[in-house]
Amino acid sequence: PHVTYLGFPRIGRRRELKRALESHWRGESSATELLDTARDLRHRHWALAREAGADSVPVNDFSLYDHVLDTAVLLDAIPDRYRALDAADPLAAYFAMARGVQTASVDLPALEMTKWFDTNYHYLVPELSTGQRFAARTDKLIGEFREATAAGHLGRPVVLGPISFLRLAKTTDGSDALALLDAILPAYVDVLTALAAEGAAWVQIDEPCLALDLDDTARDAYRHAYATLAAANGPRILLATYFAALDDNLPLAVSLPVAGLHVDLVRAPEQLEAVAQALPTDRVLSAGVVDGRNIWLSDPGKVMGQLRALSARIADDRLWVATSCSLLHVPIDLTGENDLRSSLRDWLSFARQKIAELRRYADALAGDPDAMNALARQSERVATRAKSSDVVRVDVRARLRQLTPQAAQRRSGYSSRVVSQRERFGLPELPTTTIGSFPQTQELRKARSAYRAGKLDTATYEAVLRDDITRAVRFQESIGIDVLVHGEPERNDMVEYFGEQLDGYAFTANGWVQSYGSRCVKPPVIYGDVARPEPMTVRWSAYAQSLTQRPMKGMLTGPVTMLQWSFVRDDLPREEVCRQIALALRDEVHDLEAAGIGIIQIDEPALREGLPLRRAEWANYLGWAVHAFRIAAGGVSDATQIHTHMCYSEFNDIIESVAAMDADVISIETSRSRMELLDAFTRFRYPNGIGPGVYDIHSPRIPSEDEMADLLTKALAVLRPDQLWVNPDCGLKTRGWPEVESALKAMVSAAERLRARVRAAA
Ligand code: THG
Ligand code: ZN
Repeated sequence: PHVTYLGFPRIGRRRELKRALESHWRGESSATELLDTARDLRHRHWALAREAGADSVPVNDFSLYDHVLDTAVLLDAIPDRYRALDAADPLAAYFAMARGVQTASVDLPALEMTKWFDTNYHYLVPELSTGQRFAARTDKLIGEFREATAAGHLGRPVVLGPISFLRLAKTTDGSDALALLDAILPAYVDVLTALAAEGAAWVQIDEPCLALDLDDTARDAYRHAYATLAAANGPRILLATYFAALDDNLPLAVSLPVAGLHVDLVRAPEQLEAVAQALPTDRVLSAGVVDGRNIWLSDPGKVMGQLRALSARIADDRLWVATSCSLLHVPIDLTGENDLRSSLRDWLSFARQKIAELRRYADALAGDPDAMNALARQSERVATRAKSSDVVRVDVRARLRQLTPQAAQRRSGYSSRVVSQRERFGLPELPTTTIGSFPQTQELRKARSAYRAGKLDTATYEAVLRDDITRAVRFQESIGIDVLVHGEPERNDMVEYFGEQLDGYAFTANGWVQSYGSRCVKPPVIYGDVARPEPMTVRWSAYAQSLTQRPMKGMLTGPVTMLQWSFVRDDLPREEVCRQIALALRDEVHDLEAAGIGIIQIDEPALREGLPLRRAEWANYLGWAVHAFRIAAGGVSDATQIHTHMCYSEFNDIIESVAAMDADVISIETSRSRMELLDAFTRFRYPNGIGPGVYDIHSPRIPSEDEMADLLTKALAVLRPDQLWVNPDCGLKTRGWPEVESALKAMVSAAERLRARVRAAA
């Protein structure tokens, strides 16, 4: 069988692309220098994939910022506000769409950014409207195809397909994006024609939306689109689906007139038989058997079983062995991860190792004895993981088994808790607070990296942290914030900070994964049962509380977010891992409470993104996710106030589950789509305390007091005055102190103004 993969990480093993981009954006390097680095990375990655054993390589999977933005440019779907810049300087216009530009003479806001399916990758949302024109702009696509061909690779150009592109886009006039299908198809036909003229044998058209819930209109759109594309006489089409099972869309998928179909057999192994049976005999099946979303070495027993079942029905020249999806979501290379315990290293596989795995599978299927021996050794490595004693902790398992339903239950309902809490804290109406983090100054970052490198001793580092906390406390007191935070100067990433202190978590040295543009995260690896050896935040929270009479919030990252933003073990159901984390956090909550911290915030920014792609699976997910949160929060007394925080505004669908978390107070990102969230409250009476963010921290703009007072007035139209809190819509660590000072002062004044109005009305 043919060995291939659907896409490769772009950022580079040493984050070379990040460095090149940021240097170019700072004006320190030219476009040519940036493009040279980009080309070197492409060549390096193709060569690496070929050496690892790939027969063909995807092309145009590379992007300077984001592949959805690239598709918009490929189709010339550029919003009007960037047109003039695009005519003068296409690269500058590309980055303007990605990041916005703000100078004395131009003010171009960026495109909106949102999560790519259920991953931690963010894409840029194309903006379309009725009457939108499209045209093929193939220079990047063809340029990269020529590069690959000239370097001696069998290149397979990749483009995001028309239905998925339209579904991921938004319209600025509220029209239905799918109505643009007939307008967009001629541009796709031109793309295919151009590729055929270049001699491309195959094109990979990604249609992840083909694995989502589709109505009849969307199904008709698929039939119409692919009939048109098939008639274009372009390269053979590999229709790629991933992240979910085709399920009820399988008959549709196999009916489309394409040459090949890619299916995700890691996320959805259960579809193997059905796909093999339904696939017409003239089609290629690209079997996604090695996980593109996680970092575990695959189990040869499982994968060979799948491949043997497929090869019993499908001729070898029509069977491709591939990764489940693009490798964008995993780090590049395990080589160099020398600090990992050797046993753990033996269980892992990054992008490069995954392609080598595919090669072994294909060769073993063809009867190659060396490959079969290598797989036998791989099986042994996988088996040691299942038997390892630090993967299974008897105490953790026992505690989970003994968990009672009461553990997820506060002692009393919200209406009595709120009485105890009012008595204890004596807060005014419309209390003010912030989400947790304050700006991380250059001085602080320097101190942390020096401390981590062993160049700064603990005492000096901690003195820097104490100073920072003291300054944050004095500032909040001086402007009259009601519930304070310590500002989190001791934390790098909100997941990494906790993972580093928990058993069962491990960290890589260079395991970077692109989050958006030049920004990366280094997801921790959850390899074993999770337990908390000792308190994680109590010391800093107690110190901060000791500086003030006002309540100081304790700040924790919630179990669902700790799960969602990590590489999670695949030998235990995710919900069980989540419950283990929840128990560790429950102990932390307990210790904070015992240390006199009366208000504890358990953040769950990733709750929404964990939602399964198919609606039928939502209830199950929301059930265990909410339950895990309730385990973490459930052990405290009525007078202890539990807060939570969520980002990414799209809560209308899940507002009942958000309420079921039963936090005493939730702060929620709304300032970008305020109207939408408040709509949900006319339909559903949210019972507990809630702070819809009044200040968009993602923008350097400082909101005025009037603006925030106006937003609060709107909120009061659908919320009770006794449930409304006043806060920004997210943490402030990416902002600078001067803007934060002005914005928070204005926020407190806005709250005071509304408070006076509420009192007058009472
Ligand atoms: N942590 C994790 N995942 C996240 C976020 C987070 N996913 C969603 C959202 N927040 C993504 N936002 C960001 C914002 C900034 C950065 C990464 C993701 C960032 N990263 C640094 C960089 O690329 O330079 C590296 C961070 C580091 O040095 O540790 O700035 O907050 N897990
Ligand atoms: Zn947030």
